[in-house]
Formats: sequence, structure tokens, C-alpha cells
Amino acid sequence: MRLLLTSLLLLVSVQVNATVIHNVDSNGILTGAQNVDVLGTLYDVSFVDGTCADLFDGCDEITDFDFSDISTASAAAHALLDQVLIDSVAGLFDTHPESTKGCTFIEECMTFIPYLLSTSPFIIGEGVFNNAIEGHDRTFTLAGRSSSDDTIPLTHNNYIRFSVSPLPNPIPEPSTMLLFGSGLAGLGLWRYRKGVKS
Ligand SMILES: [Ca+2]
Ligand SMILES: [Ca+2]
Ligand SMILES: [Ca+2]
Repeated sequence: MRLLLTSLLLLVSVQVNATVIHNVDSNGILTGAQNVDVLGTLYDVSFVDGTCADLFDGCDEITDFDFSDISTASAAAHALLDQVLIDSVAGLFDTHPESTKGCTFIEECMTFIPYLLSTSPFIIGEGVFNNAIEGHDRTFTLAGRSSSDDTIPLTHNNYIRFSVSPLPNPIPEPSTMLLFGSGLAGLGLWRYRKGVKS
């Protein structure tokens, strides 16, 4: 039984460890990413510019937001810094904030993740600061932005949308299949022994 459980856990971990895929346009600009892990749930994300009202269905109800509590929004902010805004073969998105859609300022890009309504029309959210200088990246809780403030004219500001990734459908690796098979065999043996005893 334990073997079976181990095998199932391995299968689950294979899914959770799906690789982050960066979405980059023909100009090398980062438009979003797939399979971003926030507290064990995989999300597809896209950077967007505009007003909170336009981007988040009016920005007037808590359900308009992708997250509705500070702990998840904070985890999402850190996931952006750790998994998306990184330097890799896909691009130098950590050291070049201007390479992210919605930002053209070379020193810093601040991405906003709203999660709470303040006194209307104000919103509270997590700010993800991606600085060109190593060690200066940070997240910060921001209040005081209005739902009608527009990030399009702002060269260092954008928003991001998170949507749960379509269920990953990985082709099980041979080693996984082998472990899964041995788990099933173990279950069979366990049932057989149980049958013999009774
Ligand atoms: Ca709404
Ligand atoms: Ca950086
Ligand atoms: Ca902008």
C-alpha cells in the first residue's frame, strides 16, 4: 500500500514540477509565462497594461481579483520574482526590466497584483519591483491606487493576470511508469497476502 501511495505522490510531484515556459514575442518582450507555481497550484500569467477597472471586470468586487488574500497574493508576487522575472536562455528578464510587456523604463518595472478593495475607488495589492540592479528586487504591499489609474502612460508600471493552468497532461516517464507499476504490483501482493491470511 505504501508503495502505491509513494507512486501516486511521485506522479503528483511530476505534475507540480512542470517547467515554467516564458512567453516571448518577436521583439524579445516577455508577455507572460506558463506553469508558474503559487503554493502548489500552477498558473498561466500575462502582463497587461491599463486601468484596474478595465483589466479586472470593473475592479469593484473582491471576486474580480485573481487572489483575495494577502498570503496568496504575496506568494504570487514572490513566484513572479523567483520563476518568471529571471535571466535565462529565454531572455534577461531579471536584469532588464524594460524587457517585460508594459514596461519600457530600463531601471525598474513595478507589476501590480490587486487583491483587496479599500475605500472605493482605491485598491490594495502586492507590488513586484523588478530592478535592473542585482539584489534590489523586492515585493511590497501597496495601497492608494485608484481603480481608474492607467498604467499605459506609465513606463515603469503594469499589471499581471493569473489564471489556473489547464490541467497538465504530461506523458509519464518510463521510470514513473515503472514505479507506478511496482506500486500496483505491491497492492496486488498486499491484497493477495490479506486474502491468504483471512
Ligand atoms: Ca466587477
Ligand atoms: Ca531584477
Ligand atoms: Ca505601462
